Amino acid sequence: MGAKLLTLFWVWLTLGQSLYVSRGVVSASITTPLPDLYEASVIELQTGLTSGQFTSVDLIKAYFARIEEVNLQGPMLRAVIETNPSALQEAAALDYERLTSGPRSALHGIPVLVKDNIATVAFEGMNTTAGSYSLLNSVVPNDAGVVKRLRKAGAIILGKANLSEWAHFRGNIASGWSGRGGQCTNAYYPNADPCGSSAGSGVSASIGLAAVTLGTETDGSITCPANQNNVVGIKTTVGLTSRAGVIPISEHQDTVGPLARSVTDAAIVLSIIAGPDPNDNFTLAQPIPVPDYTMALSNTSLVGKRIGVPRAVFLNDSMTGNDPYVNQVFEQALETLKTLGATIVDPADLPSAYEIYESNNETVVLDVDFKVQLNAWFDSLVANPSGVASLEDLIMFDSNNPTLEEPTGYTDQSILIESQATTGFNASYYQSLAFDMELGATRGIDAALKMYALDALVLPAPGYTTVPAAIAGYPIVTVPLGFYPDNVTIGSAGPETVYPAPGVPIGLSFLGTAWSEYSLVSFAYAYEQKTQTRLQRKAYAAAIPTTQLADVIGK
Ligand SMILES: *[C@@H]1O[C@H](CO)[C@@H](O)[C@H](O)[C@H]1NC(C)=O
Ligand SMILES: *[C@@H]1O[C@H](CO)[C@@H](O)[C@H](O)[C@H]1NC(C)=O
Ligand SMILES: *[C@@H]1O[C@H](CO)[C@@H](O)[C@H](O)[C@H]1NC(C)=O
Ligand SMILES: *[C@@H]1O[C@H](CO)[C@@H](O)[C@H](O)[C@H]1NC(C)=O
Ligand SMILES: *[C@@H]1O[C@H](CO)[C@@H](O)[C@H](O)[C@H]1NC(C)=O
Ligand SMILES: *[C@@H]1O[C@H](CO)[C@@H](O)[C@H](O)[C@H]1NC(C)=O
Ligand SMILES: *[C@@H]1O[C@H](CO)[C@@H](O)[C@H](O)[C@H]1NC(C)=O
Ligand SMILES: CC(=O)N[C@H]1CO[C@H](CO)[C@@H](O)[C@@H]1O
Repeated sequence: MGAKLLTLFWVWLTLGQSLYVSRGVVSASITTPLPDLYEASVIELQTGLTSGQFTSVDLIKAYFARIEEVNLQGPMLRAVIETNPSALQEAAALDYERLTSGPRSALHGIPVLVKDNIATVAFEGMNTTAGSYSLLNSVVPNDAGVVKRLRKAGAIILGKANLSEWAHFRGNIASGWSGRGGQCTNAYYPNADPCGSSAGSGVSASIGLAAVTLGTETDGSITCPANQNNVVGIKTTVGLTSRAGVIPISEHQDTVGPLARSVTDAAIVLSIIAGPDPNDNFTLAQPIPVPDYTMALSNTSLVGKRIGVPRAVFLNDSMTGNDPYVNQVFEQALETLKTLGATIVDPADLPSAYEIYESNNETVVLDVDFKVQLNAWFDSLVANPSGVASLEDLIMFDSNNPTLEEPTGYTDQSILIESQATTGFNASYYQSLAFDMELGATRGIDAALKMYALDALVLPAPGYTTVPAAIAGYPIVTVPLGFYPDNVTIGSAGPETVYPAPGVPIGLSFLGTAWSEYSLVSFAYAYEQKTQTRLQRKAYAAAIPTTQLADVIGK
């Protein structure tokens, strides 16, 4: 989609023009073929909806059929845990509203899949369980703050995405596995690790099981699945997007953000879900107004910018555990950034790099926060038929229901047990919290940005990259970087999953200070547009759903 149409589209939306005018704007596209749902962008879908080429009802039917094809049949990707039984009805209402009063936003009538730790009201027909049977049929008091914003913008919640159970805060368990959802796998190589914890969101975005998806990240859970599934992920500054109604790990690190097939789609979603929410007071600290992140989409954004490479620890394979191929493709990305006009400052080490690597402060904080906040989550429920009302109950529930929650290879509960052993907020906790900010921000990301006068940092997404941003609460934008070569040595990632593996994607991460999403999005866009990496390799044949809009229109 060209810049001109993008601009036109936004001018039209901003002015809130009538249907008559909107038809005029897109009339040229009526002869365009139906978008291929494997790759379709939000703008292409919105254009087709506006021109009457297809409806949101058609879109829901097509995405449901695509999910059916690959989720529990064929390659059995187990990316989706539930579909929304009210989605068709909601789509029909939004189609009618479009006709009578026009679209509410760029996401009007667009199907969005959300991770299963993000609450949706029970009467709509879906569970909110973080993948755990302990929350099956539980009744949440309300939609999550981000879901309220999506609905207000006219988006349709298509379903819930599988995830690493409890957002991977349970024990030493393979990424992408949950009791309810089973083992989610990557669409780029049979049984490859999807990475997590937003595994189902990443996999679903990668092959067009939804238009766009939401994930959450505490440390790596958006950027790693973005990285490993050839999609774009935005891990936001803590406090940019509301965590109200999100099954928690820690208020100091949890974030909600988009996983999408392009920086443009991710920017559209972020512009809608960001913003203050009285139910999450961390969001009251963000700068107002929320930027329109689509205004950051420029091909010249890297011209004259200084981008730092924090090599110590983060590019040392023996510390990150990365396959050497990761650094090889990363070095090529640095050359690309130079051709885009950036000055690469290399190295630009974090003064705290080795201390971050040694530090256990993050675990101290998360263990204490999780117990307090998860217990508060159970307290907040209107009902929970399993009877589980606390972390202590949860550990017993898992042990008492081994076929559901502790099948062979997925038995570990060590993190739950470690968290249960904590005794609340004491001096050690506050000291670790302060060290996290110091190591991640003051003597970490902010120190490097300041010492070398940088606009951002850049690193390969896999490895240790997520940690400084996680403990500082700072943002990361991840874009496709490359794919493991066909002769890569296949490794094991869990009882049912492999990694690395031939053709499995690798991502590039841009990191910055608090609230720097706008510039990180702009840098990621210029890189994405120059390289077009996502389009260089597709999922394996059986993992590509065949249903398209043409199969459902008028049926
Ligand atoms: C950026 O460049 C690509 C072609 O490489 C083009 O398709 C796109 O429209 C450009 N974006 C903007 C915002 O000008
Ligand atoms: C939750 O899942 C169960 C089992 O799949 C289903 O019966 C129920 O309708 C779902 N929805 C809610 C809101 O509990
Ligand atoms: C949010 O509110 C709690 C009390 O309800 C307070 O302890 C905390 O400091 C507040 N946090 C922020 C970031 O304002
Ligand atoms: C990489 O890490 C290893 C293990 O900590 C260390 O021995 C080696 O010196 C490091 N390499 C560099 C270039 O810093
Ligand atoms: C926290 O970080 C500080 C500074 O690096 C370090 O001295 C301390 O040992 C760390 N604490 C834990 C629990 O790892
Ligand atoms: C704080 O509590 C933890 C357990 O949660 C304990 O290991 C630690 O020793 C306590 N620290 C202090 C200073 O009491
Ligand atoms: C894979 O092939 C490339 C050339 O295509 C070669 O440079 C590389 O060493 C090979 N790697 C392995 C692990 O065999
Ligand atoms: C637990 C689970 O995975 N359930 C759902 C998975 O997705 C399919 C759609 O393919 C649903 O029908 C299942 O109920």
